[in-house]
Amino acid sequence: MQEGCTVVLPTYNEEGNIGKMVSTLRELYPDFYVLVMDDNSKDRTKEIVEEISAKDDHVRFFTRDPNDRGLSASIFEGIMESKTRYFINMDSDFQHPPSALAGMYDLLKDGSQLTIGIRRDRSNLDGFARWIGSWGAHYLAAFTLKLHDKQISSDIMSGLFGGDTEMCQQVIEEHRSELEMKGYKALFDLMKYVPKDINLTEYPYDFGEREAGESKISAIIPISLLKQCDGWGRFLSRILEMKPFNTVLKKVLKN
Ligand SMILES: Nc1nc2c(ncn2[C@@H]2O[C@H](COP(=O)(O)OP(=O)(O)O)[C@@H](O)[C@H]2O)c(=O)[nH]1
Ligand SMILES: [Mg+2]
Repeated sequence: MQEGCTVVLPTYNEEGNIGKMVSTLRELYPDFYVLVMDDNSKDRTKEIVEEISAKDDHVRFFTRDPNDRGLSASIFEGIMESKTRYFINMDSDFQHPPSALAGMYDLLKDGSQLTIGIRRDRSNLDGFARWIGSWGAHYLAAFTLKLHDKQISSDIMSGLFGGDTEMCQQVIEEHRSELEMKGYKALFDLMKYVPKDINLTEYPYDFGEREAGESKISAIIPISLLKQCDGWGRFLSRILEMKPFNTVLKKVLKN
C-alpha cells in the first residue's frame, strides 16, 4: 500500500456535479487520488470525468458491471480498487463538503481505523415522516450492531466515512456473501464486520443541499435497510414488500 488517501465517489447521473467535485478535490488535496465508481450513468458523467482523467493520473473512472448495480457494491468496489493506506468515501453532489476531508484524513493519520462524518444539523431531512424514518433507521441499525457486539456511532447511516484501506478490504473479502450489495448503507455493513476494538472516530460536519440534479435514493431506503438487519430485519422487509404495506409506505414517504 502506498501512503496517502483515495477518495471514492459513487455516481449515478451526476453530470451537474461531478466535474466541479473532482476539480475541487484535486485543488484542495493535490496528493489524493480520486476514483469515480459509476453505475452506467445515462448522462455525461463518463465523458466529463474521462476528459479530466486523460490529463490527470490521480483521477480514475470506473464503469461498473451493469449486472452488479448498487450503491454499496460501487463503494465496496471503490475500496477494493484503492491503492493508498487510507480511503474516504463521499457523495458526489456536494451534500458532503469537500473541506471535511482534511480533518478526517488527520484522524486517520493519527491512528483512527474508521472515521465517520456525522451530520451536525439534520433539519433539512424535510418532513416529519423522513425525520421519524431516520430516527427509526438509526435505532434499528444500532440494535443490530449491538447484537453483533460491535461499536456504534451517532450516524451509522452516514455516506461520508473513511478508513484503513487494508482493514476494510479484508472485511469486504471475508464477508462478501453477507454484504447487502444492492443496499445504500455501506458503512453500516462494514461496521457489522470490522473488529470490535478498532479505533473508531467521528468527525462533525454540516450536511448541505444537493447542488445540481436530483436525489436517486432517499425514498427507497427503508426496505433495503431492513435487509441489512439480519434474519429478523429480512423477515420484516418481506412483509413491507407485500403490496398493501408497500403502498402505505410509499405514501408516507412522499409526505
Ligand atoms: N454508483 C452508484 N452511485 C449511486 C447510486 N445511487 C446514487 N448514487 C450516488 O450516491 C450519492 C448519493 O446519492 P443521492 O441520490 O444524492 O442520495 P441522497 O443524498 O440520500 O438523496 C451520489 O453521489 C449519487 O450519484 C447507484 O445506484 N450507483
Ligand atoms: Mg445526495
